[in-house]
Order: sequence, then C-alpha cells, then structure tokens
Amino acid sequence: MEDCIFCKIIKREIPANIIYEDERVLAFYDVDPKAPFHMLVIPKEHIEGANAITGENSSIVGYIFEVIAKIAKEQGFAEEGYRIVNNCGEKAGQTVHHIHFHVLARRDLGWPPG
Ligand code: DGP
Repeated sequence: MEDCIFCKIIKREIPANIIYEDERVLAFYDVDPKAPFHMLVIPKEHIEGANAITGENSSIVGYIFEVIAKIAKEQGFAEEGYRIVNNCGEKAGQTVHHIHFHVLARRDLGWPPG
C-alpha cells in the first residue's frame, strides 16, 4: 500500500534495523522501544489490523507466532519470558494501520498493561 510506512520498510524505501525476513514476514526493531528488546513482526501482505483478519488470511497470524518463538530462542529470552502485543484500533492506540505484533522482552512487564 502506497502510503503505509511498514510497506515502505518492506520495500526498503525507508530504513529499519531488520532482525529477520522471509517471503511472508519481516521483523525489525521498533524505532521507539518500550523495553530493552522491542521488535515488531509484520506480514508482507498489507492487512490493516486485527479486525481485518478473516478465514482467508488468518494463517499468517500463526506463522508470525512461529517466527516469534524462533527469534525468542535465538535472542535468548524465550525461557525468561516476553510479551506479544497487538494494538487494534483507536482505543488501543494503534497508530500504524498495517497489522503488527510488538515483542517486548528483557524487563519485568507489568500486568495489566495500560
Ligand atoms: P502501534 O501503536 O501498535 O500502532 O505501534 C506502532 C509502532 O511502530 C510504534 O511502537 C512505533 C513504531 N514505528 C512507527 N514508525 C516506525 C518506523 O518508521 N520505523 C520503525 N522501526 N518503527 C516505527
């Protein structure tokens, strides 16, 4: 999608610090980290957000979780724990309308979140 900042990162039109990439997904460090480790994992397909997940495209969500588990092990925080966050819509604070999963690690993460 033309005006989407994450589509531009996928197309290398704007830079990002990339952790992992394959034909379906991209993982990169969040520009405004909220934990010592904070990455975003996105599908290469432009999907607006969690409300746009359907029977047609839902397999990407499972695949993203598979990639997150792999990266968590590689990065060495799988055992100590981490948090996966998806913000959907205005009240949740979604600012980029290309579905993304935040992965926060390497600090104590309070509950409930704000
Ligand atoms: P959300 O509020 O859930 O929509 O989170 C969007 C996140 O995207 C936010 O934590 C900051 C991050 N972000 C926004 N623009 C960029 C960018 O150009 N590069 C990177 N690496 N992260 C970005």
